Order: sequence, then structure tokens, then C-alpha cells
Amino acid sequence: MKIAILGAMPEEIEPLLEKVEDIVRVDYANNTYYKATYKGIEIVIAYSKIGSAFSTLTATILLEKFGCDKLLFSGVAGAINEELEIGDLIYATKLCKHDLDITAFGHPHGFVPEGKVFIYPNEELTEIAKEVANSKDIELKGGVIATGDQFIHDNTKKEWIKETFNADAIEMEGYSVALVCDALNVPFFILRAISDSANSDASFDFDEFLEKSAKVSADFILEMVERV
Ligand code: 4EH
Repeated sequence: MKIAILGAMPEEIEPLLEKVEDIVRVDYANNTYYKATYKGIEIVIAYSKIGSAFSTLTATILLEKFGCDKLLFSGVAGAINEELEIGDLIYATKLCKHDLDITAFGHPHGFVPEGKVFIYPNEELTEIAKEVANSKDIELKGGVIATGDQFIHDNTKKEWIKETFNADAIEMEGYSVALVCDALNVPFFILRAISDSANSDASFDFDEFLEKSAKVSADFILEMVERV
């Protein structure tokens, strides 16, 4: 077994790199991959760079070149659901791509022919996450995560995404990573800790809480690795 742990930004994987052992750096396809072990388990860690294009590339390489047979995403997200506060953990029950739009041809938002509006993460990994949360007394919420190639910092846009997809949180990589794993039949799990509320304060909140929230997510992911 070899587990991929993917983030989008350096800050999202730094807390992981601090805790793993036997790190070997591999440079490939304009990115750096960190082979390592955690409690004897083989892992490969990388950050993709921001957005769906880069995260598609990195997820594909983690599975196809490095041979990872499970993928865990760790990072931060903007809150759409009013019940989510900065620092809260949310895993994806399903993911969609909110900016995918060929509605001009009569298709629903987020849909293209031969694609899916929603992609569903692995149930066993989700159960493991619930076990970790229970045993450590950590509050963990599940919900719809909407991905798009935009940093959302606007209430009108946020409300539209909430109404159109019933989304709870927003980010820029989850759906594309899910799409790669789904196509290659690799079990995956997407975890995010809230860094902002995707409103007019979002860019300030994001800068303030990125590191702290990224660590909340990374610490939880490492707990999961032990149980996978
Ligand atoms: O990888 C991108 C980062 C923001 S862009 C998506 N990540 C963080 C999740 C996220 C998010 N996505 C969309 C957190 N809050 C979000 C939001 N909308 N409100 C970035 C940030 N800092 C520097 C450069 N780019």
C-alpha cells in the first residue's frame, strides 16, 4: 500500500513534511514529490499549485507514476454553510465543479456530456475519518464541496453556488482530484479545514488563518493514515 497525500499550496503540506520520516525528494513534471514513511507506511506527499489544472496533473502523477493506491487531500476551504466556522473540519460527501457551464446547450450547471455533476469519495475512507473524529473527540462535518477556478470573496457568488449545488464549502481543487481518482478507480478522501467564509473579508481571513487551518487538516489526515 502506498498513500498519496496531496495539498494545493506549500502551507497545506508543510505540517505533514514536519512529521514524516525518510523523506526522499523527487522532481518530476515541474513539481516536487516527497516520498516518505509515516509509522512504517509508505506515502508520497505533494502540493499541486492552485486550481483544477495543476491539481489534475499532480493527482494523475501520484497515481500513475508513483503508484499510489489511495489518495487523501488535505487543505483549507471557504465556508458556504453558515454553521461552518474558521478552523472547522469538513470532508466531502460529494464534489462538484461550480464554474463548469455549457448551459447554453441546455445542460445543467456543472455537467458536460459523459461527465458527472457530482463525484463521490470512498466510503471506507470516510468511515475511517469518522472513527478518528470519534476516538479523538474532534468535531468533523460532512458536506458538499464545490470546486472552481476562482477564489470566492463575494456574497452574491457564494449564495448562487449554495443554491445551485447545495454546497457547504468552496475550494479550487477537490473535484479535479476526485475526477482523476474516480477514473482510475483509486479510493480517495477530501478533507478541508475552514480558512474564511468566502465573503468580502475572505482574502484577509484567508491570509490570517491559512497556516493554522492547514495544520488542523494535516494533523487529522496523519491520524487517518495510521488506520488505513
Ligand atoms: O488553493 C486555493 C487557495 C486560495 S487561492 C483554494 N484554496 C486556497 C481553498 C480556499 C478557497 N477557494 C475558493 C480557501 N478559501 C477559498 C475561497 N474560494 N474563498 C490563493 C490564496 N492565496 C494566495 C494565492 N492564491
